[in-house]
Amino acid sequence: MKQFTSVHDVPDPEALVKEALALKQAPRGSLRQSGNDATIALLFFNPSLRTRLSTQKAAIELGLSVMDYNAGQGWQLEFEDGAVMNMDKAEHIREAAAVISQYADIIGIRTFPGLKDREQDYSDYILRQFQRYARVPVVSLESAIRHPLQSLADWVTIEEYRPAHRPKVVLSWAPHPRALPQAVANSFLEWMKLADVELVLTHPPGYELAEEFTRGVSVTHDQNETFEGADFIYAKNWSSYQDYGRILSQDAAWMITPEKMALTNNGKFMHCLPVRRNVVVADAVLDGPNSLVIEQANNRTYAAMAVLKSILES
Ligand code: AN0
Ligand code: CP
Repeated sequence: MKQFTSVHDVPDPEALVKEALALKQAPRGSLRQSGNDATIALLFFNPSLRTRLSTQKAAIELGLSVMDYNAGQGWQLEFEDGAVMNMDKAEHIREAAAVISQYADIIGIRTFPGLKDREQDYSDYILRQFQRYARVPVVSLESAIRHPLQSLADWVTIEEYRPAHRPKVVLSWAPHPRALPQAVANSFLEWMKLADVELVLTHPPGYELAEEFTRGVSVTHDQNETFEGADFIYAKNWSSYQDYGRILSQDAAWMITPEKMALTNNGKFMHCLPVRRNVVVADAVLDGPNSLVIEQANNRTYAAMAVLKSILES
């Protein structure tokens, strides 16, 4: 694998899921030679707990050296080609990406969308400019429109808890007080479409996701109906794609409650975290026996290991 910015970079996504599951079984410390003295630089333009630590953990387990940089607090970068840099931007992406490529063999980048300019966000502008000017493989640590490391870990988790029948997997919008990206939801759909599951999307009117991600996915506005017979409920908030970046509803009726989970087929609850308790999901669901959120976060390490190992091997 040459890079990891979406599922489209992965030659065989299902094989990568299996590889992550196998890596989870590997004795600790047994893969420390895989890194071959390579170095990974992790650049964060935005906050992170899981991605930051699980990717570091994965790198450590593979024997990679890690450099971690709060890019949001570094020199302000200019991404526009041909810019006259007489304002606040101190350094151009052309130099920054070329320089970091001399220090690191792989570059990971977290960059959230601005949620103002849809066209720019959906061109994945910052990630793509990094890729354009970097001379080493780039790994998305969540970009403006996708979070592939999360989706890979989600698929791994669904495989671990897969029932004997073909599972029904529901991605449900849930309320949140802040305007959040569509990245986790977009990516989840993109990956789950390739898995052997029945995939259903439910959200209030106005929260339709971009067609490139929802094509072929069944969508309804009736949350309760979709929960019937579901094996996995994946909750996530996102702001509007149509009315770009806006919060159209904070309807508490969409919160995931024990009453709603009771409609499912003893369904498991999933969320990428961080989660707002009693806004997105009720305590009783999150703390209940069917909540997979902690194991999901654990699987981030094995997902990252599978991705880094595959890049190192090519
Ligand atoms: C981010 C998001 O929704 O994309 C990160 C999730 C992994 N969530 C928040 O900012 C709360
Ligand atoms: N799920 C996830 O990516 O969490 P962080 O934002 O903490 O990295």
